[in-house]
This record gives sequence, C-alpha cells and structure tokens, in this order.
Amino acid sequence: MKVEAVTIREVRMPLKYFFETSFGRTESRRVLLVTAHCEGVDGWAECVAGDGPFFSYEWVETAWATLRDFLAPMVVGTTLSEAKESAALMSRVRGHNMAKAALENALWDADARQKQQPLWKLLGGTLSEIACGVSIGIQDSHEQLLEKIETELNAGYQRIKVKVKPGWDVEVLSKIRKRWPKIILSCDANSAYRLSDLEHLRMFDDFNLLMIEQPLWNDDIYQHSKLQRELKTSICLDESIRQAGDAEMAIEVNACRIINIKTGRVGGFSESIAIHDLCQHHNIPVWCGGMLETGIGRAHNVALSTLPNFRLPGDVSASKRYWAEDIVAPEIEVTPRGTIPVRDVTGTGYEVKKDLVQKLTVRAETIR
Ligand code: OSB
Ligand code: MG
Repeated sequence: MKVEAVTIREVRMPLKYFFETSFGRTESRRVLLVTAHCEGVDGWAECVAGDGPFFSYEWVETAWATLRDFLAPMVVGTTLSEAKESAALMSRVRGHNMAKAALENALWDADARQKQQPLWKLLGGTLSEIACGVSIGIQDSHEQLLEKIETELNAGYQRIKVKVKPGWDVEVLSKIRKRWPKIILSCDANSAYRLSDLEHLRMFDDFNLLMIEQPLWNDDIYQHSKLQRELKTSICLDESIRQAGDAEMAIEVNACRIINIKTGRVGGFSESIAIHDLCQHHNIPVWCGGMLETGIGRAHNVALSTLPNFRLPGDVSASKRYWAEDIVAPEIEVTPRGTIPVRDVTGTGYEVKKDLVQKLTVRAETIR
C-alpha cells in the first residue's frame, strides 16, 4: 500500500455536557483528524491531544506541527505491506505519541480497507462484543453526580468510574456506596495526590473499589509501587504508561495490578498490542481508556477492545453521551446489557460523515 498523501484537519465540536477532571474542565473540543490517502482508499483516525498540555505535554498545536513537519513527511511516499511498519518510520521522533498514534492508526484503517477486512481482525481481536463502562466527571454538586450515575446504571453500563480530587473524593465515594452497595465502582485521580497523602488515600480502601486510577504523579512508577504496597485497593496506571517498557517496569515493581490502554497515549495500535500482550503474559488485566473521542476515535477503541486481555469494562461508551450529532454513521451505540457488539464488516464498521466533517473543519492541510 503506497501512502500518497496525508491530510490533517481540525474540527470544533461542543460537548453536550462539560467534562471535569482534577486538571480542569472541558466544554468543547478541538479535534485533530488525520486522513491517510492510499491508492484510492482513505484511512481515518483521531488525535486525542487536548486543548492544552494538561493530561500530558501534548496538545492540538504540538500534534499539528509535529504531524505536518516531521511525521507525515516520514511516511508520505513510502510503500507499506502492513500499517504497523509505519511505527519504525516515525521512531526517530521522540515522544509525541498522540501525534504518532493518529497517523499510524489512520494507516491501519486504510490497511483494513485495502485488505477488505474488519479492523478488529487485523488487530488480532477475538471478542465479538465489548464490555462498557462510563467515566463521570466532577460535577457542580454531589446530587448531580448521583443523578448522572443513576442514569448510566439505568442505561445498562457495567462499571461506573468517577473522577476524584482532594475535596471531591471520600465523601462522594461514601455517598455512592451507601446508595449502590453492589455496583462495580472505580475512581480516577488523574495525578491529583502525592505519596504524602497516604493516610488520606487509605480511606479509599473502605469503598470496595475495582481500582484507583493514576493517584500519583503523571510519569511516576516508583512511588506508585510504594503506594500499592500500602493499599488494599488495586492501582491502575493510565498516564504513567507511555510504552511497553513502562508497563514492564510497573509490573516488575508491583506499581499496579491493572493497566489502562489508550492507543493515543502509547503511540498507536502496534504499541497498544505490545502492551496488551505483555500484560496478558503477566496476568495483568487491561481495559481501554477514553479521551472524549468523536466516533472516529471511539470506533478505533471498539476495535482494539476486542483483544482477549481486555477483561474489564472500558471507558468506551455511546456517542450520544458526548455529542448532539456524531461524525460517523451509524453512531456508536450500547446495548441495554452494557456492551457494544462488534460489526463484522470491512474497516471499523462506522463510516465518516464527510459532509459534516467538512462543515465542522476550521483548517486543513495536505502533505504530499
Ligand atoms: O484519565 O481517563 C482519563 C478524559 C480526558 C482525559 C483523561 C481521561 C478522560 C476520561 C474520559 O476519563 C473517558 C471517556 O472518554 O469517556
Ligand atoms: Mg485516566
């Protein structure tokens, strides 16, 4: 498959509801989309970089510049027999995983379409239905949060994850547990605590949580290993795992018992698969994280979640929780038992609504 050109574009999409984490509130998204033009077939992917360097150092502008000036020129004009070969072509660029993932995954999408295969099969998936949970942000009041949880439980979601930070944690978790003693519940701190908060974090052990996600600093593994020794609750790492080597270290030093895989954070599907396989080998369950994706990134998350060690419900939920109108058809929908059945068709099974994307585009550049 020859990579003839790459288009990068930015679309703007307002979220239905704001999404707040310990690092800030998002009301509307600037989304960078990548299209790989390959001999009559277009592959699409979404870059998960946010509006600012808050989840990680990457944001829309660094991803745009890195794709335009370095990554796209490294693959345009080359001929690949498999999309994963693109990772080696881009490896001279250090970091910038979200930018790399967008281009690599657009090539996987194109590759699947060229080979007329479902993307999930090309990735090595085996599950025919994926398990879904929801991630619920910090709200203006406890009552609002409880109401949101109720809505999502009624919709059938299998696991509730709430965002926590100092001042929005123990009291909230205790109210949730009182009302729903049996649901599968977890929390995500997005690096809001320090090891010196140990005595406070011990209180989380009272709530029978499935996990506490990324309690400590965003690139730390060592201190998480000290914390995991002191807690009953399993730690799950998100931000700290940027490549398979990080997962290897985290497992070796017992810094976590669960790993969240986000293809954007780790640089694309090939590194996601490497981490998946490593975790499977060490009997560490993984689940697929989310980054408030449009249907394009969401469809990729569905495909990735079909690999066999995705044993816990992911943050892969329905389009309508985020968007008035999604940019793919059909939209991503979740069954009343909290699953997404995988579509057994070529590509992702979700087609990009090109006219709508065009209307939402604020800038685009093609690298030939
Ligand atoms: O840490 O998982 C996270 C959203 C933005 C940045 C970081 C995270 C999240 C989520 C959202 O939790 C999950 C979703 O897309 O539904
Ligand atoms: Mg997280």
